[in-house]
Amino acid sequence: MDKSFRLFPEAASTAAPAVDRLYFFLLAVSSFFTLLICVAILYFAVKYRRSASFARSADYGSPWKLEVTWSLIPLALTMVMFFWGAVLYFRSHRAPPESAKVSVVGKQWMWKIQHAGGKQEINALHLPVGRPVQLTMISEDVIHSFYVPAFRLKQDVLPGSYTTLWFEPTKVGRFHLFCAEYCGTSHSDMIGEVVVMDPADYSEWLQGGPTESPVEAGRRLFEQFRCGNCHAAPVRPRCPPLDGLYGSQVALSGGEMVTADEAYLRESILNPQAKVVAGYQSVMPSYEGQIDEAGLFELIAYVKSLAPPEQSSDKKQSAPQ
Ligand code: HEC
Ligand SMILES: [Cu+2]
Repeated sequence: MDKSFRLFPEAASTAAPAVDRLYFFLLAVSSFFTLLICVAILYFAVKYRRSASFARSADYGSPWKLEVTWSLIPLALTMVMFFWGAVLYFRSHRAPPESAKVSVVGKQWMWKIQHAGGKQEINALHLPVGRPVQLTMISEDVIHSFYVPAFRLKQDVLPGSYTTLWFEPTKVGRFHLFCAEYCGTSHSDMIGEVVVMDPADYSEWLQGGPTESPVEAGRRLFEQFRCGNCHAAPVRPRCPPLDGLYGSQVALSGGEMVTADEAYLRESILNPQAKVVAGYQSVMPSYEGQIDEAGLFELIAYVKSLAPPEQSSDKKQSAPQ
């Protein structure tokens, strides 16, 4: 990569310049006050040295104006930092709806990546430039953290729950990918690269290799684990149909409502007892330990692809990603 000395990593995502501006603002404020304090220390050390003559017993009363000033200025500055940071934080957590979806499984010590079309890679993520991407990530073991300095983004990858991260690469090139959470002996080998390509090169890259889509792989798992014995509608009326489930509101036996998102689907498969659908008995077995995280992504992709019953002839269209 670039051998020349640089203080800053390249800025290669739409988020990067905005994060840098906030960073420079923080740096400027801290430098200004650090300097101010140093200069004041030196100045007063000389001015009030032991041999200097001045009234040492002066009583200044209560200088309330001074108190108010030095409370309000820092308050204003920290509020600017807070709201500025909060705006960037929210922006970095709300992916544009048209984002390409990529799933990421972190494990000791590698990154396993699968694209929506089915293409898989390890320790590398190929992307087209200028298109937003959303990663849905989970860990197979301990906490990892997905960190791309050139994008100014970092997100912890947790065991047992999904986290997401989105970005839009703005430059063609190869960028470092690090695990930024100490995760055991070979943590330092848990590195890779994000390869941002021209859209034409990218579609060429997509061509090669096997591509069973996650939805198809998920359908295989659905058959393999005989989910259909219960969930394929006519067989057992005591089980809820899964068509159109994704994104809908589900009433639970406890009376609450939950949105059927990826996390809910994952929990329904691994720990069906945790949230039982209203009107059903909790007879579904747990699949904990039988399906790995990559398989769960596929199974969930399949459940997501099941269109609502009314328009089930249209299945293709509601396929996710
Ligand atoms: C023995 C029958 C049975 C099998 C086998 C079974 N389920 Fe279920 N499933 C149920 C029942 C009953 C419920 C509703 C009660 C509950 O929420 O636990 C349910 C609930 C669910 C839900 C939540 C549905 C909703 O409306 O919110 C999902 C998702 C789900 N199952 C997926 C699967 C998948 C995927 C498999 C295969 C890996 C599977 N199930 C295997 C019986 C089964
Ligand atoms: Cu790690």
